[in-house]
Amino acid sequence: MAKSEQRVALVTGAAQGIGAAIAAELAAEGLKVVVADINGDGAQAVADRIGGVAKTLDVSSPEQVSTVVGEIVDELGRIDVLVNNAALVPLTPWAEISFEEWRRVMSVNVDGVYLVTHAVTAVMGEAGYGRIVNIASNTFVAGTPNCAHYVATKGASIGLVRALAGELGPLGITINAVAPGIIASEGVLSSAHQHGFDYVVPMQAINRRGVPSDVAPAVAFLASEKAEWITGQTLVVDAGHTRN
Ligand code: NAD
Ligand code: 4PL
Repeated sequence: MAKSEQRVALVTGAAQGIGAAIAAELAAEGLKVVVADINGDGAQAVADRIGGVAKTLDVSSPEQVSTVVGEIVDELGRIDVLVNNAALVPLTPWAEISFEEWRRVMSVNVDGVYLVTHAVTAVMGEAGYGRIVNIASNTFVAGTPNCAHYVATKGASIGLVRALAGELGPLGITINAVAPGIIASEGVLSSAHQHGFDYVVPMQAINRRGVPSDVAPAVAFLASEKAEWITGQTLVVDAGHTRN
C-alpha cells in the first residue's frame, strides 16, 4: 500500500454543524479528511462536497472505533490529525437529568473521546507525529445552567488535554482544546439552545450569532504544522463572551 504525502485528518461528528465546518476547512487546506459520524448518510454528503472519505461511526462503540481506525490506516496509510468533535449537546435542567441520560452523555462525550483518542494515538505514536484537537465548550468556563452533564463532559475533555499533553509530547503529538461559545449549528438551531442567543449575544464583544465557520480556523491552526509549540492548552473561541 503506497503512502501518500497528503496529511490525513479524522473529524468525528462531521456530518453537520461545527464538525462539518472543520472538515471543510481542513480539506481547503489540502488535507484528506475522513468525515466520521453516526449519521452515515450525512457524513457521505459532506465527504462528497469536500472531496473526503465518509465513515459511519458511533464514537461510543469500542468495536466500531477499532474497525474504522483500522480501515483508515489500511486505506489511507496514516492519521496526522484527530478532531474529537462528536458530542451530544443536551439542554436539561438538573432535576430532570435521569441516570440513563447522564450515562448516555458520558458515553458519547467522554467514552467516545477516550476510545477514538486511544486508538488514534497508537497510530500517531508509531509515526512519531500527530495533532489532536478536542472540541470542548465555553460552558466549562461560564458554568452555563441546564446542561450540567454536558458541562461535566467538557471538563473531562479539557482534563484529558492537560493530562495527555505530557505523555504525548515525547511521541511528537500535540493535544489541545478549542472551546467555542454558542454557535448556530443544526443541533443548536433545532433545540431549545436556540433561545440562548438572546442572552449570550449581548454579552459577547462581537454582537452577532456565531456560526460553525467562526470556529473552524482556530481548529485548523492547532492542527497545522505551525502549532508545534502549543500543547495542553484550551483556546476559547466565543467572540469574547467569556474572558480567561
Ligand atoms: P450538532 O448536534 O449540530 O452535530 C453533532 C454531530 O455529531 C451530528 O452530526 C451527530 O450525528 C454527531 N454525533 C452525535 N452522536 C454521535 C456519536 N455517538 N458518534 C458519532 N457522531 C455522533 O452539534 P454542534 O453544535 O455542531 O457541536 C459540535 C461540537 O461542538 C460538540 O462537541 C459540541 O459540544 C461543541 N460545541 C457546540 C457549541 C454550539 O453552541 N453549537 C458550542 C460549544 C461547543
Ligand atoms: C454558551 O457548548 O457554549 C449554548 C450549547 N450556549 O452547547 C454549547 C453556550 C451551548 C455554549 C453551548
